[in-house]
Amino acid sequence: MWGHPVEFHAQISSTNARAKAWARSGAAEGALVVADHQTEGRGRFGRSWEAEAGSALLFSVVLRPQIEPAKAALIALMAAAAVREAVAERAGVDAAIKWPNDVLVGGKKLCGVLAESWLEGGQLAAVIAGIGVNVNQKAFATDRATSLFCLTGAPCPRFALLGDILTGMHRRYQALVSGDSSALLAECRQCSATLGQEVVLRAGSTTVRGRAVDIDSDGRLVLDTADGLVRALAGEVSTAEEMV
Ligand code: BT5
Repeated sequence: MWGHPVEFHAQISSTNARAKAWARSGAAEGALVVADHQTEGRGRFGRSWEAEAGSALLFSVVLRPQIEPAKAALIALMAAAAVREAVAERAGVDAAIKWPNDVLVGGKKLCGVLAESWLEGGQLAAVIAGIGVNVNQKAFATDRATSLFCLTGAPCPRFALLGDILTGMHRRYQALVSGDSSALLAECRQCSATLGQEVVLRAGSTTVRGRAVDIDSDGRLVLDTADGLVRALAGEVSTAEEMV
């Protein structure tokens, strides 16, 4: 299983930054960085991830998948799927996966995933799967975020949840690296907060409007647009509801 070796930090800048540096200096697959508090928690596109000290699950796993680089997007989906299952089983919370990296409940964000990868010799050298789950935080500055505590009124043991998530990620990962992503894709489609919605996708300076109709075998979102089918590997999706 993953988590050998493991580092626990009472406070760190970002578990992803630490895991990335560790991986660059040779950390093996499964090396895990966990923190109680991040001073520079990172989201995608230079955004920040904020969590009250001691209330969230904040961790990053070093992965060295021998898969085509084009399939790296499946790692974030795999992590989101594992979180969705873990919060259902441990806290009875029914969440959905928002492509490409969020776990939502009632449109509010419970978890975000930041997967960062790089190549060496055309192959994936490592993928850092960074996960932030709002567990016991009681209130948020925005109404777009929620926690297990806000949803259930009960505290949830963070480290038991960490074990559940790592176990679920590991199971999905084994299938993925052995070339079988069918169960993962079926799960992502079935539990998707994105599919079937009219969305606006922003990727860099490009904006695409359409109906989200599928997640393809590389984890790309397929949009049915006025100009035909468009496949997106990354970007920010907003539903009509979220744009109000
Ligand atoms: C993400 O980015 O959702 C990826 C977040 C990954 C965080 C983990 S924590 C452990 C590891 N170490 C790190 O440094 N990062 C990873 P993105 O899709 O770009 O969403 C970021 C946006 O989510 C922000 O701009 C805020 O609007 C919102 N946000 C920030 N903190 C939040 C929170 N605790 N709960 C819900 N939403 C939040």
